[in-house]
Amino acid sequence: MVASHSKCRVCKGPAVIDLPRHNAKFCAHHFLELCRRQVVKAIDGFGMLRRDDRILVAVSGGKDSLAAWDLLVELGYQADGLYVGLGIGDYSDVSGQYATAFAAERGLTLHTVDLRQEYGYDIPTAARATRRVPCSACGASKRHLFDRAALDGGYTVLVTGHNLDDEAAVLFGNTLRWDVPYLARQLPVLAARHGFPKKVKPLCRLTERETAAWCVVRGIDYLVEECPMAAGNRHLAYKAALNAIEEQSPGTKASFYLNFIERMAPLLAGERAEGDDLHPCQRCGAPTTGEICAFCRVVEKSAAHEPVSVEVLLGRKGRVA
Ligand code: Q46
Ligand code: ZN
Ligand code: ZN
Repeated sequence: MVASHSKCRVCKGPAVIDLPRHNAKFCAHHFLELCRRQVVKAIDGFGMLRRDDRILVAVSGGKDSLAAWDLLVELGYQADGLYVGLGIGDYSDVSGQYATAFAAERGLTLHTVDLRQEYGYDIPTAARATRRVPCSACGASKRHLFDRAALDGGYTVLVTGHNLDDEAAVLFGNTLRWDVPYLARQLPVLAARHGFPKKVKPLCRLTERETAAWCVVRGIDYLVEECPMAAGNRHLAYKAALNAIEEQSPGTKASFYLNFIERMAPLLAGERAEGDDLHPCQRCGAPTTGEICAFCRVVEKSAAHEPVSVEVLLGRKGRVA
């Protein structure tokens, strides 16, 4: 990742990574230390976790969720994982294998839920049946199943692997639209409320490149390929735009997001809906603003639809038709 003669800022040993936003290069040991420090700073600074928390990590088999799980266990937290089989062809099969291998090698507990086996549908079919972009049905399914598993399993907090790039991209999108309700809720910690578990994002101070490097240095195998359904996703365009700015001006991404959290989010506190209009879904009991929750609507439409493969859904263009 860096020229061989580069030296670590801390110990002057051979550097393995150059981090322009810190204006420094680091050896493997001090890079890992920097990552731990950033995660501890996020956990303590935002009041994310207590030592006696029972943590459930939403695991996808990609670098971020495996890095999050690894970091928490390394820092001494008690954390189990949950993997949801989304039925997105080879991508899901392989990502499930990475998640399972990670847990098995470390003796960690990984719960799994398979959409097709347990709910009679998969994400390509749901996308076709609901006539929406795949990420819409996928997001609703994952949110519901992770929330439910956390509550049913007696976990006190749900951890997701969202990194600084993810959070900055979402913030960029919300800002471009001046979507005040979303901006008001874009926090790295959401308290438990009205049938939702507490949710936290301990990697929110680490970039995508840093979580990938964490996995490489720690010898964690993860699925490198992106989900085939992400192509054309606005989120990716926002990330690319922010990366172009970051290239010119290192540190911009971190200051955009972290200064928002520190300076702007408190001003939006009054805009935060407290969920008073939520009531139990008539089918599953999960909190919802309508009669039937988004998940149950996806299940109902998709389970009645004949299965659609990811190849058929994406067509020859490799993008959602
Ligand atoms: S898995 Fe699902 Fe992502 Fe694929 S369909 Fe979209 S939301 S891109 S994290
Ligand atoms: Zn060093
Ligand atoms: Zn429901």
